[in-house]
Amino acid sequence: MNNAHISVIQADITTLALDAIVNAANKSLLGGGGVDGAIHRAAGPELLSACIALRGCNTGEAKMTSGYLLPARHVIHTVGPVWHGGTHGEAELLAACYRHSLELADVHQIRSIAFPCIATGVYAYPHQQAAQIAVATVADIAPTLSHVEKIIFCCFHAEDAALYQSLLKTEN
Ligand code: AR6
Repeated sequence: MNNAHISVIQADITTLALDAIVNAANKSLLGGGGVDGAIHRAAGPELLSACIALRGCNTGEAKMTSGYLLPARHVIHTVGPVWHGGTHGEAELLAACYRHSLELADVHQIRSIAFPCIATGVYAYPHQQAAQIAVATVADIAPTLSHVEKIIFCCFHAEDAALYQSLLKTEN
């Protein structure tokens, strides 16, 4: 057990040299737009071959590959819920993405990891609600992890970064 440090940055997640970055993928794991597209472009074609071998991923679950040409050593692929108004288990599924990604990272002795704002782009999850779930879930699980020391919320947009900053202040 350790006390992982949780922080927020505004950045392109594909530029981060960490043990792992998290990808907001879809169930096929075969790539797409948004952060998924950016990660596949930066990692190169070997990432797609590795993802094909994983044979998909359920919503709320997580699977890991190497980072190939990325500065990050590994990619943890998770599948967020498509927003259908909030009454279709979206909150539980989004929390499961963060929980399963961190548990998988810990099993692989990953020490540093960054998350994008899962499901808030193409999948249309409201940003404020998604950020609340992300911060609460990560803060809840962090103390139970043995190896993960550094958890970063990597926001692409300044508005998201501000949201996370204010939520982390209330959490501490
Ligand atoms: N670095 C960090 N964050 C980013 C980057 C980047 N380079 N690019 C976008 N974001 P989205 P989803 C942010 O749409 O909603 C894909 O097609 C973006 O601002 O990437 O989970 C998949 O294949 C937003 O806050 O993922 C799926 O089909 C966040 O990443 C589907 O989209 C997530 O937006 C998944 O949708």
